[in-house]
Amino acid sequence: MTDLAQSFEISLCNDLGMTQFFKSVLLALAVTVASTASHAHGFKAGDLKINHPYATPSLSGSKTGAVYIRSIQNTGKQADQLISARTPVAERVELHQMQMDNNVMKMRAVPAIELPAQAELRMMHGSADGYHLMLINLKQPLKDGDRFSVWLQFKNSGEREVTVHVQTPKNNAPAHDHHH
Ligand SMILES: [Cu+2]
Repeated sequence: MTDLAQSFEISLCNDLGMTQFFKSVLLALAVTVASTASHAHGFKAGDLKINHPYATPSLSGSKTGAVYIRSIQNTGKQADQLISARTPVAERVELHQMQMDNNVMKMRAVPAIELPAQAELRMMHGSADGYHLMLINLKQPLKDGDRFSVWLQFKNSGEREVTVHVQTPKNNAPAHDHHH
């Protein structure tokens, strides 16, 4: 097995034409992967895959906004936590969890969002006990089609800049309002 692998490697190295061919194949693959990634709108931080961060347009006159993430997948063997976030479009960002309280949907700030090992956390809008990032004191309204940066701070995987797409939800989930 090893001999075969070695001789294969050597013949590749010696054959310049073949090497060029493989290089162009690899380049084509890299371009395909890069363009697929930009369509999927995902980001990586260590073992974390951050899939499609998005925000709903802010309500007129409202100084708060909400950022959601389709999913954060922890492919690693170690648990991680999302511990804070910041963005240039708001004074500060809080981690919020939705909760039913006497039939009223409320949200509360939480110190961290758990990301268990080998698990996927969904942070979609409209889920009854879901998480979101609350943007406090927006410096500008969030309009459909806007994009802005958010820096996510993870306990183990460090800080990662992601691009948030502002979009009107496709389903008719109730508008995100702030009840504190
Ligand atoms: Cu909130």
